[in-house]
Amino acid sequence: MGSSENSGTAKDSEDVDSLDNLLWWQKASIYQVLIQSFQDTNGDGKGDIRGIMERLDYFVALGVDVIWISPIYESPMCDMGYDISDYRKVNPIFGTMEDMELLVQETHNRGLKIILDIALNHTADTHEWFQTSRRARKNPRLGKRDWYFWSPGKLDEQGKQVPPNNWESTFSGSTWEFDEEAGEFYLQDLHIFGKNQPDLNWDCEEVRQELYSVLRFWLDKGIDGFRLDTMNLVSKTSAFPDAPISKCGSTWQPANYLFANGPHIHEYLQEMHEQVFAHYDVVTLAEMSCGVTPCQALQYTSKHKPRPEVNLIIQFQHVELDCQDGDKWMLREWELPELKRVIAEWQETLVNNGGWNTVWMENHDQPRGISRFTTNTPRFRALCAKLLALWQFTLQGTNLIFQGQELGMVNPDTFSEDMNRDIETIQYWNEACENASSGEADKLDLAKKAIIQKGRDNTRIPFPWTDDPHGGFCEPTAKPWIPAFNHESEWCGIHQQRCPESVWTFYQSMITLRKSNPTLYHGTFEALDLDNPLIWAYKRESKHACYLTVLNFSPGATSWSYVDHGVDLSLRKMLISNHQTCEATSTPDIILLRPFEGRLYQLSCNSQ
Ligand code: TEU
Ligand code: CA
Repeated sequence: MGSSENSGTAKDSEDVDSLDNLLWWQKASIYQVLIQSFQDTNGDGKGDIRGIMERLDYFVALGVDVIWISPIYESPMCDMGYDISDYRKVNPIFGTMEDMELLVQETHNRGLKIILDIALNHTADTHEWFQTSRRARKNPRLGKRDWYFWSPGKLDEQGKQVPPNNWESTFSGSTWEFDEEAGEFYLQDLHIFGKNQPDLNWDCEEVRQELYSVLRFWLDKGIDGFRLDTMNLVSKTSAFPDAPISKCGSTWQPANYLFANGPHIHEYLQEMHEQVFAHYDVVTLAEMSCGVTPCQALQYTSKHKPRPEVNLIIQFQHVELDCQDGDKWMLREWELPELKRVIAEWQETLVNNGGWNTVWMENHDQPRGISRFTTNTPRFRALCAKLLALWQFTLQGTNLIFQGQELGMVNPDTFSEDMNRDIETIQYWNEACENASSGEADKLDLAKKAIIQKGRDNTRIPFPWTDDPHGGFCEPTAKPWIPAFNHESEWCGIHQQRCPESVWTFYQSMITLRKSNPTLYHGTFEALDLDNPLIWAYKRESKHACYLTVLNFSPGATSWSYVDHGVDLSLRKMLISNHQTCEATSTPDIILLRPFEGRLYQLSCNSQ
């Protein structure tokens, strides 16, 4: 925990009056719960709604404000519930509608808010809408004919029916799938997530109205908003043109930009806001995949827009640095200044133009931040976890924490074929094995390495509550749906909650510290020394206060000459550091930092 190196007169905390101008979701720390891996209460090895209910006091103790629950709707569960077969029913694996209603009530009783995760871009193919739509292709009287994208395709030179265009799915092959019953192809842009996720046709007014009514159904139960899955994909180019050839020799061509941020996207989001969200005090957190720039983000979120769209977006640029040409499995080495530049561009563009950032580093689709941005070396684990917390909680915007992040969880760093659960990983691995049998054996090792580093199962393993078998996630005799990671007991939740030096306690301190220093929510962002490959330093400032974050992202001791970067440390107070003892390490113009050391200073404010 932070030690004091108080050599100045800066105020302990800011004037909290400025908090009054911020909305609740701007000040919130949002905690993402992947229900299936959080807490099992009925011995089936899958987390459930009652499990979340049992742990509500845990969120209060940590200090978060909002819990975001992964999809709980009826689903065949090919893609962790992002394949929804009935939006108005609760998946019996997780519990009942009564359980959900009680969860909302109990969450509110504790002063917490609750948001649900929902996929409106696609449904499961077992959804009644899709079943009707496919039959209606031949029998229009059934209705819902155009609720999905259907196409007879075209005939190739041999007279064979082929997809209507050359769009490549993220996995491989076409984005179009032939449906026997309809006798036509249907579109599913995020093919990689399973052939059972056909895209809804938002150009059809009835589809939009039906989805809005689904949203109202849940909002009327008192929930506080939604995380909207792949929301920038809902407007497609209507003509389905071929994508330009960028992959020579391949029939199927990357076409991401033709699915994303389409021609009617702003119109639809504005309509959804006006017809649904404007009538409730709720937050909309829209996931925007397949590429969105800071300028586009402003179009979606700016408070200066006459017709609002969504409150927050989840963007991916900072987690795409380790991909070659956008391919998540093609690993790419990256340098710290690249990451610093991406973050700086988002921070500056949004805060200077009436936008609002969302800050995150891991989720149910991404590997653990420690393993990705720092190192998996065990002796640095706690330091790195705290360094990243210092980083995330001193940036501008609303913070998202993924379950287990506050325990400093790392990627398990192992591969075993029978441990793969995620459909994306399984499909990728199967393809790699097929290629290996046709003579590309070395590629199999690369595939293994890529899965270890990037596979979605990395963060989907059970939450380690205690040092009991399966980490207390389920009964010792139960079989978790995915094996728990065997780790030493000092890392489990219960132990960390009792330990003042733990990663958990550090997260708790950072969350509290942010609340009493509101400039950290809304202040401007100024990047310092962007080219420095080891140190990440930036200033956060408002008319009330000024802060300096200095982070050593390297495993060696290093120094930073702040004077060269125009920083005045003469009146300063160190608010928190990830090192327990503070050495007399700073000379008049240099800060010396130990391996992975990070500090947050409050500086004297120019205007004070
Ligand atoms: O993800 C959409 C998305 O494009 C990425 O986050 C994606 O999961 C990642 O690049 C794959 O490695 C959302 C959900 O978060 C994800 O879990 C679903 O599988 C997907 O939509 C489909 O609904
Ligand atoms: Ca269960």
